[in-house]
Amino acid sequence: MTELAAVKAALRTQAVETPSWAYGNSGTRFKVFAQAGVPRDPFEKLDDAGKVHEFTGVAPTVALHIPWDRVDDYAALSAHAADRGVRIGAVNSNTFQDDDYRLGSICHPDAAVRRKAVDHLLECVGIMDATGSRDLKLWFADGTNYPGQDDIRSRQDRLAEGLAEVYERLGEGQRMLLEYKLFEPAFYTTDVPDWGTAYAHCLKLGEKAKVVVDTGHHAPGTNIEFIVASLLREGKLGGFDFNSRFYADDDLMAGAADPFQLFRIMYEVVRGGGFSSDVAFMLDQCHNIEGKIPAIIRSVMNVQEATAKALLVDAEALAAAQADGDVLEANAVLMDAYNTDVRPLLREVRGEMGLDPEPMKAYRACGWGEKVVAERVGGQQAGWGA
Ligand code: AOS
Ligand code: ZN
Ligand code: ZN
Repeated sequence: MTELAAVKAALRTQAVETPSWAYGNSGTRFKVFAQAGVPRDPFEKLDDAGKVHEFTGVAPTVALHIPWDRVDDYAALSAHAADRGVRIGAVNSNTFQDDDYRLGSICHPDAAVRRKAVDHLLECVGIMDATGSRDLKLWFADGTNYPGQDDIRSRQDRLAEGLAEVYERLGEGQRMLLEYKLFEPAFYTTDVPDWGTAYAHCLKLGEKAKVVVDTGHHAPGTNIEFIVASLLREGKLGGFDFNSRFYADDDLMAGAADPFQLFRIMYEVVRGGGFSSDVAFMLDQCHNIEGKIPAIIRSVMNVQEATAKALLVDAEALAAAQADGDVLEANAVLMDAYNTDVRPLLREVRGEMGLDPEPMKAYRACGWGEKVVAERVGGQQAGWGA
């Protein structure tokens, strides 16, 4: 297979998981700008996700968030997903909204609250059984706001104990993906603040536990690709929550703030063999001021472009330049790939997949945005960017 053919083949097999919550109204703690026609239930979220996959061809799975996507019949939800050409992906737990979780959930000083949190995680694993999901995605808002509020070590012990119980529950082929976040909503300590903490817990838990790198969860200037390379090298990179940030966990469209960083991350994924293995490429973003479906399509396209550039890196020339200590040549090899306009290549790949080469234009022309507004809100005008 020629190199270009291999790149195209890889781009055809790429899968970017879209988050159910990105289709619904969400925003910042200051304001949620509600948009007309957003899904009213998880079934309609899958309808919209089906459109993203229909036009991009590389978004076949949809992450759920429990309880936001709790339904009576998960088999029916899975069947509905299949009707829309998609499948249910990761199940995201939520131990950050209940009043009981004011001082934390799985790390809470009160055993009864910890029990409630672990029971919720066990419920999520039960849902995975029903939907056939592989991944349980865990992000804990747990932490403290003031020195002395709670004991840092004891919170780690509680975390380890709760995770171990859930880990034991995992079935055949199921995984636990532990996501870290530097801060927010806790501001003094976060109980899983960085990749080292997440990695240490996953190492202790076992093979099925891996780390999720959310690209918005680091201090400014963090070399995220170094973390990716290190976790891949240890076989502990479970996946990504892709989004963009300018300042903090901004949850903007993936690739919109720093496409060069996204390219460097994807290069380390390709270099580390993560592209063909079990690394989950998930989006985790919210669309407060822009149309949701088009923003998700744009995000998928941005991930594709970064991936295509990473796949075009001349690995042989780069290795040779690195071995020679030829700093400028090695940098030039990487920059050549980054500076390649891969949109024609992606248009070709989409054409070969039987898709419109321009998914964004095709989506906007299909009238789905207008249709769902008419159906879901009865005649209101379609919102901006529908
Ligand atoms: C929170 O900041 C984390 O990124 C979570 O992955 C996610 O945003 C939250 O669980 C909502 O899905
Ligand atoms: Zn995330
Ligand atoms: Zn986040």
